[in-house]
Parts: sequence; structure tokens; C-alpha cells
Amino acid sequence: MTQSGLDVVTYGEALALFVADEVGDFADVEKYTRRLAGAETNVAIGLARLGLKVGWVSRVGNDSFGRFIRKRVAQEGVDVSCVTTDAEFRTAIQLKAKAVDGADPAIEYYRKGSAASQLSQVDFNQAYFGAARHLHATGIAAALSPGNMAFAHQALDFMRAGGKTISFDPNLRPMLWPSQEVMAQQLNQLAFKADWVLPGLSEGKILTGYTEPRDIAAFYLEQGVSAVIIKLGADGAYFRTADDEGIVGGVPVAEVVDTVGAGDGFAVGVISGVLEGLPLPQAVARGNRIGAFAIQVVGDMEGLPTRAQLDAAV
Ligand code: KDG
Repeated sequence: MTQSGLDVVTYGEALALFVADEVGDFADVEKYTRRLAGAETNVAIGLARLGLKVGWVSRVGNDSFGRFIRKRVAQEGVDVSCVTTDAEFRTAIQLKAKAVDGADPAIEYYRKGSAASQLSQVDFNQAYFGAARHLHATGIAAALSPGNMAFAHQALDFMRAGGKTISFDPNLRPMLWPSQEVMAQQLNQLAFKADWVLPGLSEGKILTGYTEPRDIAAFYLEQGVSAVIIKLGADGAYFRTADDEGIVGGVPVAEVVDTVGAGDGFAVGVISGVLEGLPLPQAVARGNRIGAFAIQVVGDMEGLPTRAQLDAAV
């Protein structure tokens, strides 16, 4: 794939994910299955499976996990030509517990000082971003280092100045931040530069101090954001724009296997829907549908549907 004509560009850290095959404390688990994690690569892969042209920008280590990530993401049809192999720093890894009864599984990161956390403004390729219609950003990448934060602002400023659309999923990871106050203040600075902000309800409460979806949405709309879409878990999602608001009901699933990746699936549905010209409530409904796909499998992105699977589920 050439860099011209990307539908969506995204950036951030991908991790080699080890999912426990047995229930219990990581210290006791002997067997793990290696998979791929990373909120931004999950979204990139989900969009590519629906047929969109997507590019992912990052750094990976010059190691076997770096090679695995590069290969696995490219296999999904995502352009990795702007992924740099870092000569010095390692690819991050993550452990995920075997989920029980639909509860969020425990996770453990080994990512401090990782290759992706070295991403900085020198990695910003104007031509690559300029060739894309839309930027998807998350709060995880911004949390990784001051360099990542600077990269995030540069990417959002550049796309905004170019009249491109931007989606922002705060994706709160408190363990990556010095305090909740710093996290909220810094992520809101990024969110204010986006067109569509997609927090979960509990994230919206932390970021704005408001408890009602309506008020959380108003907080961002007043700052120039054009649509706020708040994930309500099994209840679906609430959306609000300057002249419309509503709740789009959730999609029931037979069994919740693992909730991780639901928000990324939701973002895939909303972004692809809006870019394809669907009215916002329909794009949100697609987000709910894809979120439901994501929670029925163990991996973070394996459940994301192809276009044919999505169409069959309507
Ligand atoms: O959104 C799913 C992510 O949580 C997962 O794939 C890994 O990026 C990740 C993170 O930082 O938790």
C-alpha cells in the first residue's frame, strides 16, 4: 500500500500480549498464549477488516516481539511503512489474566522505557499524516512519555489545521500517569482538539467531574468538540452534538468472554460509520455491534469482524 489515500492514520504502542491459559495469579500461571495488544492497532485492524485503508505509526524494538508485531499488523492489511525499528529500546509486553464470569481481567504491563515510548516529534511524517482523511488518537499513547505527548499534540494540531477529522478515545490507564488530576488535565487538552470524543461513562466522570452523560458531553461541546459519544457498557451509548442527542441501545450477547477491546471495537464502528456517511446514531449502533463482537473472544482484537461478518449480523 502506498501512503497516498489513507482513510485513517493512527499512532501508539502495540504490545506482545500473553493471555493466561489458566485462572489465577500471574505468579502461578504456567501457560500463556501469545497474542497482540494495543488500543490503536486494535482500531487499525478493525478498520482494515472493514476495507478501510489504514496506516499505523509507532516504534518497535529490534527484537522478536517487534518483528511479531510488525508482521501481525501488516498481515491485517494495515500499512506499517512508518513504523520504525528502534535500535536501543525493547518492545513492550503485557500479561492478561484469564477472564472469569465476564469481569475485567487483571493485566500487568512491562512497557516503561519501551521502544514505542521513544516516539517523539522526529517521527512525525507530515506527508504520511497529510495523506489521510482521519486521525484516530487515544490517551494511552499520550501517557507513555513527554515525547509521545508532544507527538500527539503535533499530530492533532496538524490534522486539525488541514481540515481533517479527528477521533479521540481517552482510554484511561491511571497506572501510566502520576496522578488522576494530571491525567484529566492533560487528556482534556488533547480531547479539546478532536472532533469526536469517545469516553466510557466512568472515564467521562473522571475527566470532567460531571456524573450525567449530558453534562459530560456539554463539557466537551463547549470546547469546540462536535460530537461526544459516551459508552454505557451493556446499555449501549449516549451521543450528543450541537443539535441532537440520544441513546442507542446495546447489543445483547450470549456470553461475555473478555471485555478488553470492546471500546476499540466501538471506535471502529463509529469511525467507519461516520467516514462512510452514516448518520451519527447509525454509526453509534455499528459501534455497539462491533463492541459486542469484541467481547465474545479471549483476544483483544481477534473478534473484530470483517465486512461480511458485520453485514451478516445486521
Ligand atoms: O484497548 C485494549 C487495550 O487495553 C489493549 O489492547 C492493550 O493498549 C493496551 C493498553 O495499554 O492497555
